Amino acid sequence: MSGRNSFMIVANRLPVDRTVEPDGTASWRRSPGGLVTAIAPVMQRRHGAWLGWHGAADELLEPFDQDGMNLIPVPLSASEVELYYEGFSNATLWPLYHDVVAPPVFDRGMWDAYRAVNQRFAEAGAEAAEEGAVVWVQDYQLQLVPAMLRRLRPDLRIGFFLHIPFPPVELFWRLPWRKELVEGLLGADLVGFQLPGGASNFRRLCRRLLGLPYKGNEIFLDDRIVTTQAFPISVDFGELDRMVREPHIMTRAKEIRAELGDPEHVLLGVDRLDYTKGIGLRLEAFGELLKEGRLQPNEAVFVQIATPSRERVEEYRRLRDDIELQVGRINGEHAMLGLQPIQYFHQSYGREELAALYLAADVMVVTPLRDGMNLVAKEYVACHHDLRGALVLSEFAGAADELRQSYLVNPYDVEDVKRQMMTAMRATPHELSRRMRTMRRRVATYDVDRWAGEFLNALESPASRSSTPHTA
Ligand code: ADQ
Repeated sequence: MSGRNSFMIVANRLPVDRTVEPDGTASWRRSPGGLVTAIAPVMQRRHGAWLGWHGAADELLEPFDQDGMNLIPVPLSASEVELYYEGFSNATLWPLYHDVVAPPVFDRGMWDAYRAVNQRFAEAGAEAAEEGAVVWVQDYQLQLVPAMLRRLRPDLRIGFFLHIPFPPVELFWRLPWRKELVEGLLGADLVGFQLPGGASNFRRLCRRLLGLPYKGNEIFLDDRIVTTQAFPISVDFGELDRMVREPHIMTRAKEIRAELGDPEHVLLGVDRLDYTKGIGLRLEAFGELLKEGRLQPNEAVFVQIATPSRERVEEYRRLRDDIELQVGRINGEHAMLGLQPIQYFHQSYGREELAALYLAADVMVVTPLRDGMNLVAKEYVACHHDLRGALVLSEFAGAADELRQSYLVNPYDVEDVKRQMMTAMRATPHELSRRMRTMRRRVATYDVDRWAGEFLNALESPASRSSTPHTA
């Protein structure tokens, strides 16, 4: 039986958050974030549906409409949240795909839950899609869905996009369920990655693991072709650019600097509190610059904003303690009365406050040990129409491929991070504007609309619909 939707997104989470008013009435609010903004217009044009978990365990909800989108909640039990989401997704796949910067957990119970939940998503998708519909599956939590969905509904056009890096063969090889996962992804017609390197890792893996031939971007299965391609995700440049030109945001940016004591340099870090983001190492670098006297405590303030994230996963709890200890130690050694060199916030912020912070910062410090793309780096660039501001960026962030005019660093080399932070702080306005102008041109051209548009074009183009068997 087929449903009524011709275009569908399948993602771990629905693009809405539930808010409860003081009087107890609940309502849904669209979650902030690029993916929703990019996809919402397409959804509205095509009467699309979005399938995903609504965020509360052990609760069954009927489909509902919000902002012209048909939302179809997929339920998860409390134990599935623990085993499928916190477990296999975030304690196994997340560290494995990020260069094993933390040890991945290999647990059969977690795998079973991952498979069962993926099957549920596939069944819900199969039921909701109309004949020949286009279905776009998102991210590492749902890598088995493409094949499961194709088995149920061979008529569908299925795309998959991975938001995190796809690891080299040698790392992926460790996974006890490596074959099932790869076969899961191969159920898609188009598998998208952030970078060409991820796509080529995947193709090589398919050849080595399954003996599948490939040529260029195409992997040849017995009866069809799977296209693999890079689509670097981006931000809504126009929206951010407009926002920071608003007088109240400009005023707020000035206020922020004043509240920080009007230091000569404001450095900023904005991340989910995640061990891949390299928060500790950048604070270490800043602390050493103070210790060595290369920076005076009244000269620079480092604002680190760390959004609470995955707090029930052990590794994340430990990270929070470590960072807070480190902030305390550095501030303890270098603070003066009324002056803390590191301002640390374990909080989430609204889009406008975040934009004002970006605008207020002289140096944005983005030092992940590995990151699929890193939208924060691009958001910072989009917020600097004044052409002021420097970006210190890890070579291990996907964004480094495009933002070549940033101050690139190897985050494993503290001396390099220190050197580039100092170079960024000492750069002339002319040098900064030269770099910022080029980076802005790139982000303005390749914005999030273009990302979604290019992916969907590739998914629906006649060329990628060919299914001629081929031997390479
Ligand atoms: P994330 O790992 O979450 O995304 P990132 O790309 O930086 O990393 O996106 C974070 C988003 O959260 C940004 O839009 C940022 O503005 C917002 N944010 C961060 N801290 C915040 C705070 N305190 N308050 C409010 N908002 C905050 C994953 C991958 C990335 C990839 C994206 C998109 O890990 O590599 O770029 O998906 O594909």
